Amino acid sequence: ECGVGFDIGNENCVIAAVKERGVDVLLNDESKRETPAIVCFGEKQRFMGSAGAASAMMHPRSTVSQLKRLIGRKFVEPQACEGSDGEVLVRIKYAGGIHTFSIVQIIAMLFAHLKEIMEKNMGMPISDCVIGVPSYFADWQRRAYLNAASIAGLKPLRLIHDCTATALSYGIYKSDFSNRGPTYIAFIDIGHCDTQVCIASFKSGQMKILSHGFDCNLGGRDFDEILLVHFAEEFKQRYGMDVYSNTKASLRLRAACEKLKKILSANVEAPLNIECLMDKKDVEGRIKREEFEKLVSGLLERITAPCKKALADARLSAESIHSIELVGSGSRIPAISKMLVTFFGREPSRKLNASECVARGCALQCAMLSPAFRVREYEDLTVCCSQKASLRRSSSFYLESFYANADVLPLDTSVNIGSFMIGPLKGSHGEKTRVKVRIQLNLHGIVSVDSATLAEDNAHSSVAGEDTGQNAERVKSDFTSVNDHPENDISASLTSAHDMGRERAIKKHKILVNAKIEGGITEVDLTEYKEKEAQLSQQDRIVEQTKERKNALESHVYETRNKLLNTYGSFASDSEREGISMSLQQTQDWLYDEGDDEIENAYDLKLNDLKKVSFFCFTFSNIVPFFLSDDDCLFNSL
Ligand code: ATP
Ligand code: K
Ligand code: MG
Repeated sequence: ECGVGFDIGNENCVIAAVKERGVDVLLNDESKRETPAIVCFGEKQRFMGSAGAASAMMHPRSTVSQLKRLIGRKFVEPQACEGSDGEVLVRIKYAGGIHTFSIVQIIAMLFAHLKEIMEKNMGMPISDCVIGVPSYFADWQRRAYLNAASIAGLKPLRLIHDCTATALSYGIYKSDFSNRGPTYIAFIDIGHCDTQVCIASFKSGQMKILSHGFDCNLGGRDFDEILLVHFAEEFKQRYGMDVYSNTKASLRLRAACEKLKKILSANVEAPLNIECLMDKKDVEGRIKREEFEKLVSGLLERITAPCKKALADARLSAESIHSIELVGSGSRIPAISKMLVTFFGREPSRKLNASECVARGCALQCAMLSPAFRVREYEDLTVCCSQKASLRRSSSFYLESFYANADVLPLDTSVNIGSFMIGPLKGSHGEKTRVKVRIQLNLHGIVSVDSATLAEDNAHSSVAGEDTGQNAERVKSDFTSVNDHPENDISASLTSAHDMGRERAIKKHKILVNAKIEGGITEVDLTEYKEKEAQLSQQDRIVEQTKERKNALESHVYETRNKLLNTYGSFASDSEREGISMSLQQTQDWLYDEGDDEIENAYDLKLNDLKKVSFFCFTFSNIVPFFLSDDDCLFNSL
């Protein structure tokens, strides 16, 4: 048992795991702590994470990045098309054909890659985990994440808000909160594509999320974009080149601008040099931090909006906030801190690890939710909430759920979340009977009707709400507002254990609940996606293994030839040496020709053949073992 957490960033993903001695960030195949959120489709296989980033420039038209942003968009450049239900599909040339994937499938590919890294580190298969999501994710986006996780073989115990995870990793090890009242902390996370703010209240051993604010279109990439526009304009004037007309050139310039932005965080001036950007021309430019800050002043200004909203919803003034914790790597721009000093009247603090706190919080939450794991006693007062409704009905009816705060929904999201058909009401005998339903905003922030019961004894029942006689019941509850901090009203609407006990005295009949949720994928799709993913990952594995076999054969050729020239040469007769040399040469020629692109087995067969021919060498090598070091290989002597 262990606690594993994933921070899915638009630029970087981080995996953390709770181990015996605390929380560790897991390293990827390149020994990096951050894994790029990129899926790239090569000629024969997919490249994901770091490998995806490395291949992106080679396959710009079949690379998908900023995956999280894609959930919630109806159209994606340049390879996207629209599927049924307005779902975004990504069309990609890959493995000799045109493939069409839904965004859920693409996200599943990233999840599967991260799972693989995690399992390699942990040395065992693990599916339980906690995944971070932006607080502005709507119901259907959360469902999309759960589906993607399921395709990847992951089982999220909770989709936790990024900022809630950060707050958890802040509060859980901290014991010096004042006894005189709650400590209010503002967490500001500026990532690559979004800005999220939350205000949490802490007491020793306890935390509660009070409010959220966000701008889902404000992050590091917007700063890059401004630099891109600036330099594209400059290069047009100076070199007469239109960078935008060339995909590769604009990608390279964008990457250079991001690098430039990072240099400006530590220096007052930074250069930009790109060799052979386009039309065989090298370009150079430079910019002062001061000038950059002027260019981005509009973006800086926008950061205050989600801060204002979070403060207002928490009913707190900027002065009552004890500390402002600035996280997310996008916040490393010095001008952001300066602007926040003006807004909050104090210096933001950077106590948390800006790029790892979300993943660490997710891992902690996972450990807290696994029964087998012992985490220190910590009370998170902001878990899930439910609301009960009691209605008088004589036949089947349905409940509809809506977002309470429609104006902050992602583009094209219907205000209607879905409906829940409740019935038939067996045992009501055509008469009005009391039906109790429990509507829940579960741990993932997804709305569900998790139970409906018909009470046989309804003589003393209290009826909530007017019976309109209509079958459609509009349950407009505050907590269905996913965007407007579902965690806010929790303590008020939690069902108390006392209530539950009293109800048990009455005989109850369970009523069928049939949920019909807007959008989303069907069970059939899900099964199909799982099969497709298994097939693709099998294909990737075969390609990887084949590469390994080919490498093994290639290096055997070099090594044997080397040994023949050096260490073993004197043990073989001239004709034996010639025979082996010839087989080596033939194999090498084959490798460069028809053997360049063969199946795994073909390389193994060749290797076996070679080993038979040079058997004598290996026999001798047993007699003179001290010659048998790989260091003997001097490739340059060939
Ligand atoms: P999101 O939270 O939007 O999904 P993310 O979690 O992947 O994205 P982060 O890894 O927190 O985002 O931040 C990435 C952003 O931080 C990028 O825009 C990157 O250019 C920027 N960044 C990284 N280092 C620096 C730096 N030293 N100075 C300025 N910006 C930086
Ligand atoms: K991140
Ligand atoms: Mg982030």
